[in-house]
Amino acid sequence: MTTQQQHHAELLEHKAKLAPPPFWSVVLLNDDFTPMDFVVDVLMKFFNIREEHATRIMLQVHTEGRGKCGTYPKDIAATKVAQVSEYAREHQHPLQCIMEVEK
Ligand code: TYC
Repeated sequence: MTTQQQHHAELLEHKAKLAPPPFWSVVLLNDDFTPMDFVVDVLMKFFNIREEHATRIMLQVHTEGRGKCGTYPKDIAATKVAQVSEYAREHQHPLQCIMEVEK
């Protein structure tokens, strides 16, 4: 290894220590067609949220256009997005679920 490569490796190691892996938010987006009850069910089923809170999140998405369902490590967030997307598709609803890195 050259001195420069060594220096680069040390910088990467230092950065890894300073910055823990980022968390990711899973976010639901509003649309005009998915039934409100279906969205509440999704929040209860895939995010383990009780009905009252799920209803509040659903209404926030409905009025503000988007709402956070939860925050997870990247692979867990990606699994939630895939599960919700598949479930919505199976029920022929256009519900969109995305993930965003936490700032
Ligand atoms: N806007 C939808 C309706 O009026 C309800 C809805 C809420 C859809 C949240 C998607 O992520 C969503 N039926």
